[in-house]
Amino acid sequence: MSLDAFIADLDALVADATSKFAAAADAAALEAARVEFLGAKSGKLKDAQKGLGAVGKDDKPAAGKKFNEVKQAIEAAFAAAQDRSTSGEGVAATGPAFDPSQPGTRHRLGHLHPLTQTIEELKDIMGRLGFTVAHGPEIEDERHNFEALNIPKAHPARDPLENFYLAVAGKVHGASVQGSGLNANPEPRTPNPELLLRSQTSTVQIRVMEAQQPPVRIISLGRVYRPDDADATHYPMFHQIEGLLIDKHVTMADLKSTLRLFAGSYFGGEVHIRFRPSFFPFTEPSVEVDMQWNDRWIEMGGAGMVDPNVLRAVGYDPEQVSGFAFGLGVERVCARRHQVTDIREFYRNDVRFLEQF
Ligand code: FA5
Repeated sequence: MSLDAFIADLDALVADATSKFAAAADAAALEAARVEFLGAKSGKLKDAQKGLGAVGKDDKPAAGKKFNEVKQAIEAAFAAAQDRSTSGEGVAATGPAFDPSQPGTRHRLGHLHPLTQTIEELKDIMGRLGFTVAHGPEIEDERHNFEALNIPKAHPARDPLENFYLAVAGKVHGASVQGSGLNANPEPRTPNPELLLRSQTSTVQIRVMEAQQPPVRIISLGRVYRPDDADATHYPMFHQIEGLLIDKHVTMADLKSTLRLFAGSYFGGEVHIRFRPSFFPFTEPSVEVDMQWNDRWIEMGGAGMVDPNVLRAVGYDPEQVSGFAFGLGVERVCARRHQVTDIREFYRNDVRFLEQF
C-alpha cells in the first residue's frame, strides 16, 4: 500500500469518527460509536493499524507518525463528545445543545411512608389538644409490659405464645444451661422470661408516671409486636397510639370528648363515638371504642379509666387523682381513612401503592 493511500484512509477515518461522535444522540449511541472506532478488538482504528504492515519499508516512519496523530485525534474527538454528554449539553451536534423550550427533567422525589404521615398527623392533632409526645423502649421488661399494668403472672396475656420473649445466650433465671443437653449449640439461646418486644404502647404510661408527678397528659406512638398471623387487619409488627391523661376529677366524659375531637379532626366531618363494655386489666371500667364514619361503625381500639392498682403501682394516690387511657391501632385508623382494605399493603412497599399517599 502506498503512503498516500494509507494517509487518505486515515484522514477519512478521522472525519468519519468525529462526525459520528458528534452526532451521537445519547450516551448509548456514543458508546456504540466508541466501540466502532476505538474498540480494542475490532475497532476501525485497530483495522487501520494493520495497514501499517502493508506500507513500504521506507515509508514506515511517516506512516507510523501519521497513525499516532490520527489515533490522538479520534480519542480527543471522543473525549470532547463525552464531556458534552456528561455536562448535560446533549451529545448531538445536529440540534441545539440546550433547548429552553423543552420541559425540564422532573426529579422524582420520595415522600414519607403513609404510616409515618399518619403518625405525624396524629401527633399534630393530639398536640393541639395539649398532649405532649412521650417515648418508650421497644424491648421491655415484664414490669412495664405486664406487672405495673395490673397483669398478674398467670394471666394469659403473658403466655410465651402470645408474645415475643427475647432469647439470651447461656442463662435462664441466672442459671447456666450449658451442657444441659437441651441445645447442642455451644452458645445456647434460651427465652429470657424478663425481656420481650413490647406488645402494647401502654408500657409508656408506666414509664411516664414513674418519672413524673400528676398532672400527666401524654401520647406515645410506636411499634408493638405480637405473634399474630398477618391478614387484612393484623400484622405481627404494627403501630399504636397511646393516650394518657391523669389529673384531679377526670371522668369518662373527658375520655369520650377527647376521642370524639380526635376522630373528628383525623377523619373530618361529623363522627360519632360509641363505647362498648370491654375488659383490660389496667383500666376500670374498660371499653372498646367504635366510631361511626361514612355510615359504618369501626373499631378503633381500647380505652378506659386507669385502674387504681396501676396508679398505686407508680406511687400515685388514687384518692387524689384519676385518669383515662386509650390505645388505638395506627394501621387500622390509617387504612380506614384511605379506604385501604388490607393493612399488609403498608408493608409490601410496592411503589405503585405508596405513590398514592
Ligand atoms: C391494647 O393493646 C390496649 N393496650 C389498648 C388500651 C390502652 C386499652 C389503654 C385501655 C387503655 P388491643 O389489644 O385491643 O388493646 O389493641 C388495640 C388496637 O390495636 C386494636 O383495636 C387494633 O386496632 C390494633 N391491633 C391489635 N392487634 C393488631 C395487629 N396484630 N395488627 C394490627 N393492629 C392491631
